[in-house]
Amino acid sequence: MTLPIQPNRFLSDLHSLRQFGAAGVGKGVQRRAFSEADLASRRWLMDQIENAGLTPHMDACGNIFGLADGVGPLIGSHTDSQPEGGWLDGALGVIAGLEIARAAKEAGRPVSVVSFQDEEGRFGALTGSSVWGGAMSLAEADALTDDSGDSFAAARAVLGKTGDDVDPARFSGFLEMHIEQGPSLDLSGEKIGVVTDIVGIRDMRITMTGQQNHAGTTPMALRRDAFQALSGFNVLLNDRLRNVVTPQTVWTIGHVTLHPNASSVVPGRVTFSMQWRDGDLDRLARMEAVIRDVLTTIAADCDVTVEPSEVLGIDPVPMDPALQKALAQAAEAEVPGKWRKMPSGALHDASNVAQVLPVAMLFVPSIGGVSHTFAEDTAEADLVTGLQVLARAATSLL
Ligand code: HGY
Ligand code: MN
Ligand code: MN
Repeated sequence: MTLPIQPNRFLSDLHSLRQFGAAGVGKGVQRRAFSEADLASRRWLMDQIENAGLTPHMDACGNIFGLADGVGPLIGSHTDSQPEGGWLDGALGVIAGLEIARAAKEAGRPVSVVSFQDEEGRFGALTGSSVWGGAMSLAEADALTDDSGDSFAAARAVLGKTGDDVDPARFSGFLEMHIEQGPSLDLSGEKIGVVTDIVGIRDMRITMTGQQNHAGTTPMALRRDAFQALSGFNVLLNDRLRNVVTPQTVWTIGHVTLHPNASSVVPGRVTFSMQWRDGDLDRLARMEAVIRDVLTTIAADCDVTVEPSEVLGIDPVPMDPALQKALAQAAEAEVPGKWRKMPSGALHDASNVAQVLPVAMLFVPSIGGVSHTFAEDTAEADLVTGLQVLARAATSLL
């Protein structure tokens, strides 16, 4: 049996979704969780789900499901974006899920679709699927705040009345198609990546407090400069991590708030994000120990106080072997010899869904290997190839 998927309808829906929060040059989007653009896109998606003959359902987090009658595969991802994102990160997996669920409905078969909320972590780490997968309670999620201090609870209040949690028992497994967001497939010319496992992630916010002072009259030796403390932390951390990490390990200080952020003032306070990722649970723990040790050293050397937040995290997750096999067989059928098995350095909702369902993922190439930027893009022919592989795999699971 092959499902009557319509690639042109799929591409048209992708371009329609791109209009919500369209920004920058090319196909960039700004669709932060619970932003106006995000809420408008969720209303649009609920309409598409209804028009497809599926039952639209939004839960308390703002996760949106298109529910089929009967137990079958769940296919999806997320539609929220980074502050500057691309048109495909997450959106590809949701619209591919919509197209396959719609075609399955036309063929009288049960496939459901989902768009998880706040995968891009405005409030934390993959918030919507963390709650749905049980890694976090709704109350814990509600207490999370974004970089400006707004809480998840306050943000989701705009949703008004929402539905109950959807029972994972409605689904036989979860498939997520995603852009690779890295260079491997683009460089090799292969068309599909069948994901073997997803790395783990740790996130914390750290505040260092020294003494705000006059930039002209405060001698260097007497300063308690928060920026110098962060700068010293970064240099010492890079040095100390060398004995712990591998070439695949990554760590990032991506968000920095300097106070009062004025050119004639010695900064008295800095708050920054500290994120690290690796496929090995033990190495993630050893990296945390190094981070805490370097913080203690810097506090003494720079005479600042340091306040690390609680650590948010998602552990490394292997993909389900049977679902991986279905994707690999579908890839070999559609693009023989032009696919590979590979790990994911990016986090995905599949990491959380794996706590309640068997999951697997497939990648399509990212042009130039870039993502989390307006410039993110993939050739439309490659998007359609991914859809065809995903549909073939989903059909084999029906
Ligand atoms: O950061 C990530 O890996 C995901 O794109 N949120
Ligand atoms: Mn994503
Ligand atoms: Mn992303």
